[in-house]
Parts: sequence; C-alpha cells; structure tokens
Amino acid sequence: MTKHKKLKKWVDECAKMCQPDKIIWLNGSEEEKVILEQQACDTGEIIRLNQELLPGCLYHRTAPNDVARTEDLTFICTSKKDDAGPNNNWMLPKEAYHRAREIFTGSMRGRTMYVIPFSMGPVGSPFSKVGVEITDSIYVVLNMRIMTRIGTKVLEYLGKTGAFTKCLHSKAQLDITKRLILHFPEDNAIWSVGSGYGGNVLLGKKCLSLRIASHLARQENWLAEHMLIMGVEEPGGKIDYIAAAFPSACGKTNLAMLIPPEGLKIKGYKIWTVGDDIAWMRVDTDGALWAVNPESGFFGVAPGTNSKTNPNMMEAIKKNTIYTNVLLKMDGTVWWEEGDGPVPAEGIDWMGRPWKPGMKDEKGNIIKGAHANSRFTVPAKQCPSISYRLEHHHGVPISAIVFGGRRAHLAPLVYESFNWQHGVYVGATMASERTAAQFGKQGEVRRDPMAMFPFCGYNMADYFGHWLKMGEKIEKKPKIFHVNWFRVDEEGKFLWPGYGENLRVLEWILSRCRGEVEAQKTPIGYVPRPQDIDLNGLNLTNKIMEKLVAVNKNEWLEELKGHQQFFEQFGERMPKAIWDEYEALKQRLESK
Ligand code: OXD
Ligand code: MN
Repeated sequence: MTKHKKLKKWVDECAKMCQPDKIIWLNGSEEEKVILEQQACDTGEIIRLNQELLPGCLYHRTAPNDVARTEDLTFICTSKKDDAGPNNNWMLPKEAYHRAREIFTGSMRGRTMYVIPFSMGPVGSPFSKVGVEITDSIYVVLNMRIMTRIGTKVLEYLGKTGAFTKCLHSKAQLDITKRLILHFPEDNAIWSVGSGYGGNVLLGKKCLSLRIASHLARQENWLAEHMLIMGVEEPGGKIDYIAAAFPSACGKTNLAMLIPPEGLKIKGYKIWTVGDDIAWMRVDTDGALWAVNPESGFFGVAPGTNSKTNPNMMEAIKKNTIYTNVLLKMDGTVWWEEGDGPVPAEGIDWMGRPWKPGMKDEKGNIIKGAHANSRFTVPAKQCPSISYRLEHHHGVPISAIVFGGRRAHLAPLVYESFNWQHGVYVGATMASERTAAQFGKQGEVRRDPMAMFPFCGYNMADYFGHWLKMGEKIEKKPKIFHVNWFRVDEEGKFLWPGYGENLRVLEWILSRCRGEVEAQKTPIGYVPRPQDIDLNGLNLTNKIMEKLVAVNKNEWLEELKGHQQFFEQFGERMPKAIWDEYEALKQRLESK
C-alpha cells in the first residue's frame, strides 16, 4: 500500500462510489501476473493460447460493439468551452462528473477493484509522469503491465506527496449508451466507463500520454506528440534519431521497425526502434530536443502485419503477447487477414463464431476472421530492433521531425520546410485521403494536424501556438520534413515501393540535417534532386523520381482552400504566424 494520503483518499472515494467486493493494489511482480492470468482464464475472460507454439501468449475478445476508440464519446471537460476548442467534444466538468458518477455507482459490485500505480517513461526520469489507474478489468491490468511500468517501484517513487494522474476505469455494463471517456485536464484526472477496448481503457496511452500530457506539456514547455521515434545507425556507429507523425493507416509502426533494403545493405545501416506511437520531447541543457517513448510496449494493429511489412514485429509477438479480436485457430494459435501463413481452413472468429474462409454475411459481404482493428500487446523489449535507449532517462536527441500523410497526388515523396515556423505550418496542414478500408468517402481528405487531431487535449489553435513558442526555446532545432509514400501514377499504381525502401528517403533527410547535400527549392519547400536519392538495387528510373518529387502549383493552390477552411474554424485564436505562412505559401505558388 501507500503512505500517500491523497492517493489513499482518492482510492477510498472511488471504492465508495464503485462498491467493489475487494481491492487489490498491484505490486508488478511475476507471481502476481501468474495469479491474475490464471484467474482471467478461469472466468473465460482470457484464453491461454498454445503454450508450445506461442509461449506466454493470451487471447481476448472484446464486446462486438466495443472494438475501437469511440471519438464521439470522448470529451475534454474544461470550465471554458473554448479551451477544449473545435477539435474536441466538450462537457462542463460538473456535468461530466455527474453523468459518469451515475454509471460508476455500484459498477464494481461483485468484482475486484485493481489499483495500478504506473509510470509513463522510465521510473524517476525527469521526462516521466506517474498515473494510478483504478479498474475492474484483469485484461486492463495485464495490458498495463506490458504497456507501462507498474507496481511498488512506482509507489515508492511517488512517496508521500508526489503528483499523479487519477485514472478511473470501469467496464460497468459495457453498454454503448453508457460509455464515456472523460478527460479533466484542470483536475489531472481521467474517467473512462462502459468500454473494454484498449484505446479507451489503457488510460496511460492516448488519454494520459497524449490528451492530458499535451495539456501538461503546454504548461511545462515540452511536447507530447503522436510520433514514432527511431534511430538510424551508420556503419561508423553514429546514430541519428528521427521523430515522425502519421495519421492511422500510413505504416507508422512498420517504419519504426524498418529493415534496411537489399540495395542499401552494402552501406551497413541499422535501425533502432525507440517507440512506435508516442514521443515526449524536451529541450535539454545542450539546447537540443530530446525524446523519450513513455510506453514500454506496443499495442499494434494485427491485420496487415506480416513478415514482409514488419519482420521485427512478427519476431516480437511470438511470446508473452496478448492478442485481441484476431482469429483463433483450432491448434490454439492465431491468424489475421494479410498476416503470415496460409488461410486456415477453419477457426473461431473475433466474435467467437465458427469461421471458414469465404463465409458471407446476410448482405453478401465476406466475414473476416479477425476484426480490422484487432491488436496485439507486446513488450517493447522483445522487438529485435529495440533501442538500448528505451530505458535511458534523457531519451535520444532528435535530428529530424517528419510529418506524413497518404496523398495520391499532391504531396511529393519528401520535402523539407524552410524553417521551424514553416515546418509548424507543414505539420498543421497534414492530411490523409481515406482508403477503401476506412469508413467514409474514398479519396476524401481528412485533416489531421501533426496526427494529433483526435488526441490534442486542448484548443488546437493554442497547440499550434505552443509549437511556435517551442521553436524559440530550441537552440539546436531539428529540421522539419514531410513525406508521402503513397503517390500514384496515371494508372493509379504506387510510384514508390515503400516499406524498407523508405530508408532511402530517411538517408536524404539525415544528409540534409548534416548539411551534406544540395536540394531544389520549390514553393512548398526543398525537394531532393533526383540524383540525390540512392536508387541502388531499385528498378526505378530518374524519370519516375522526377515525378515523385514534382510540385504541381495548381493542385497546391486548390489544396490551399482546404487549409484556409480548416484554420477558419479556430477564429481569432489562430496564431498570426500560421496565417503569415499561409499567405507566404500562396504568394510563392502564385508567382511565376
Ligand atoms: C493507435 C491509434 O491505436 O492511433 O495508436 O489509434
Ligand atoms: Mn496511435
């Protein structure tokens, strides 16, 4: 237990409201894990997978209506609506507490309440933040053990008075009409009720490490970002680090674990993965921007992960992994669409129904074995490319910040912003086109600044202002780039091969950071001279390279209308510097 009076008081209050049968404080030990796993298997909440083929691996299904983050039920609860901004759903804290209290009251009757002290970032690092999650879900406990550092060591660090984020979760009845994901930045608190899906209930992840942390970061002068962190090691042993933000379905996790392609092997690069989802970045005493990954695990999307797209991840998830909503095979192993191995002849699908390939629903649509958002939760240290700096208290120095999106035509393969302020504009105008796999009209542009639109815990206009202000504080500023792996030709075929070959673009980015290579100036930024991207071993002509880096002024002028429309929703709160960048870009595009 704890000597922390405020923590004890808060746990007592939650227990009084939720009325659990008993309360267990997690110590984080291996013995504790064994007991919890057994209990979860006894109740059927979790299934133990084939321990010979997948040692230490578990399987779980969520309720069919609880398979993804529910953005429409996610709220930022601040006393002033404008502080949440048009990018968030908003509720008055008083009303939010009242509504949620009704659902929480008695919700843990007949259940155990688990108290999980956890640290985002290495315990005791100046970057780290402590949270305490109260939950009635063993699944949450087992996932939090992987995704964060939990237990006694965190309580000890917290001492009698340390600050922590109060994270309260109950599955309650898993009723979608009684589901709320509430953030109270003014109270440093999160209340999540009625869901059992990871993104809604592993409160250290999106809720604390992005929504609440973005708020704290603004107050404390640092950056909490939806970014991967990776290191590129040269044969001489020097490692340069990149932080990169992409909206979903752009291959962020795969990029973080990239394997150098055949054609570049001769150069002897090695990639180190620091994180695949979240970066917390601070200016250190050397004037550079340093980043840590606050998580200690990966919560990755299964479909599409295979030995071609991500061999490192395939290696990592062979043991000690929790699989959620994938297909359960008859031999007690798992499978998902666009995964490895042959399509199984039969299995049990993510809804627990017998499944065979080619089965159709009543509308004639193919029934998938795994849900499109099925997941695996795996300790980061199992990834063959994991960086030894994962546990480093000061993280890694960032040389380049990369923004990206999925654009069929507009954005070139890569371009470099002119300076920090222009780079912030590039991030603020990030967007992706919907693919067939996503809900909504195909090709429709979804604006997602810095990939933070669903995760920025305050008014996004202020967030842009914060980025601009940070630029003034960072003496050795990383350069800011934009990439697009998804440009297509006249027939709709991808021009760029992607995957491991993306290292060729990172190589150019890092050469630019070191001032080793020239570039072509265009109205949107600097693009590579075709000869400066190493195409060795790739069947790709200079002509295609020219197409990949071409900038079409008319398309960009059309795009500018979207920028304007997007920014206008923030009204007066939008920083002038962003509008200045908009005007400057317009002028560059309009000039001959
Ligand atoms: C995630 C997401 O789960 O961005 O990482 O939705
Ligand atoms: Mn994410």
